[in-house]
Amino acid sequence: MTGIEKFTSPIGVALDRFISAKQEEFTYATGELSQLLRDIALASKIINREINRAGLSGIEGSIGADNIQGERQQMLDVIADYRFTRALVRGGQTCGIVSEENAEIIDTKNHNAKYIITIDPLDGSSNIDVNVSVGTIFSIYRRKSPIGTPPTLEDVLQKGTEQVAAGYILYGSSTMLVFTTGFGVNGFTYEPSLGEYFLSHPDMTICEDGNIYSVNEGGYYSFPQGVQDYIDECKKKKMRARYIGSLVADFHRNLLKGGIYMYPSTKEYKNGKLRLLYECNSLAFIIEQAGGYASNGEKRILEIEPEEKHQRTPLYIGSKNMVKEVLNRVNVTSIA
Ligand code: AHM
Ligand code: MG
Repeated sequence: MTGIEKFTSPIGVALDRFISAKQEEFTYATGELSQLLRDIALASKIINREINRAGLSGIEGSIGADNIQGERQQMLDVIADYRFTRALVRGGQTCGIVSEENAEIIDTKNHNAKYIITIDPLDGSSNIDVNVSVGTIFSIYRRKSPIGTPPTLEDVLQKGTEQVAAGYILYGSSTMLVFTTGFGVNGFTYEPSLGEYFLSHPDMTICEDGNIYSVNEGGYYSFPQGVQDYIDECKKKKMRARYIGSLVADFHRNLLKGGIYMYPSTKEYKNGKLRLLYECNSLAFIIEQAGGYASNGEKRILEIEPEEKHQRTPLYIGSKNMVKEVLNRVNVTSIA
């Protein structure tokens, strides 16, 4: 493309237009889910701004206290949690929020809203000080409790198969919003000068046989034997080892290039480190929609019956045949 063509070619479909067009695909659509996705996108733009100038505005680093998971809370964790909560409360489409940063369900007081959301407002935030990509991960469910009442635990403890939508925002070298409503996966790139997301990755799929394995190998000797064996096999096959230590960034790369991400149970984290409701289920819904697979080593992530809001689970996620291979080695139910 040369000369004037470069400046007159279409930029792409804007997120807003995409959402409105897709809304017609839902027979019972009333626009509430569309509005909810817009609220998330809006909050993400504010977070994106804060992250981009974190080094200048002095908001990198820890607040000097732990969150309810017993993990050091970063200033940007608190800011991201505040921004998303505010956008969702004001947006009016969710009756409740489960956030990594809050022990209890947040009652938005929008008791007439039919959706509930689970969210990790800023995943991988310990990477901010060193300018590495971080992300937001979310899932949306239809509430179980009657409209007009406060949100309940029953609304939150739903299996991943019940998700209406799930997505993530990757604050990376460019910022992207990737989501599914159960009709494939689409990725949007943020254009900061226009303040809008544009469709850049339509119908995303992951190849069945990838060549990247992502795992914190520092924990090798505390992994189950089958996982150690699988890692050894990856090395023998000279696969590429890639681990950023920022789940959304590792997941996104593997989605685009083909690979597996693993966070097994370890001696320190008996049930793995990652959270089922706002990390694993969301990404599992996306990966399955993209043609991949996600398991906890024993069963499909999406079929785990949650027992607790902040429960953890081991995670094996990515290219179908790679996940299959590791499951064969951990000696449990394989993929059909
Ligand atoms: P966080 O939710 O407290 O940020 O922790 C989750 C992060 C993931 O982004 C990342 O994949 C993982 O923890 C890294 O853990 P480790 O340092 O044990 O490899
Ligand atoms: Mg997290």
